[in-house]
Amino acid sequence: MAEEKTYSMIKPDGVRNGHIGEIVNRFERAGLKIERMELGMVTMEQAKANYAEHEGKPFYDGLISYITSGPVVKMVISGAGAVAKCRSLMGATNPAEAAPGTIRGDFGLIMDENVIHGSDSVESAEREIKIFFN
Ligand SMILES: Nc1nc2c(ncn2[C@@H]2O[C@H](COP(=O)(O)OP(=O)(O)OP(=O)(O)O)[C@@H](O)[C@H]2O)c(=O)[nH]1
Ligand SMILES: [Mg+2]
Repeated sequence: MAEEKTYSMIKPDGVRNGHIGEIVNRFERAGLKIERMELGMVTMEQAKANYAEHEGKPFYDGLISYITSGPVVKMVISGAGAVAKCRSLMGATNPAEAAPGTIRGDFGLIMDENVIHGSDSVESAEREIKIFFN
């Protein structure tokens, strides 16, 4: 499988609820490498750029205010097939449907606050890494 980089971000609820260590541990245990990691706020510009595909949808305003509501952990993660591997460790978008053993299944309850973000393709990853790490 190809060596890839992906962008992942522990969302404000994941940080607030104290899950940073456990989540980073799961990525490392799966063999992925943390290339960059930074705790900080998401700016309004970064939020809008990252979620541009959802502009105009009913949940968009809530999504933007949520992701800018508190500190997040921004990460560049690498490894063989890192994009899909990261998404499979995360679980389904809706924590109510995410399997036990996945990050969202174990630490999330609702769609609006689903613990973690991960790029959905290599192209998205390149775009998102530029947004969050210049
Ligand atoms: N309330 C609500 N939120 C949604 C819905 N669809 C998506 N979202 C939120 O918008 C975020 C981005 O949606 P997607 O990009 O489709 O889902 P995803 O790729 O699994 O999640 P991200 O990793 O955050 O990008 C999700 O993580 C949800 O928090 C929806 O139908 N209702
Ligand atoms: Mg997405």
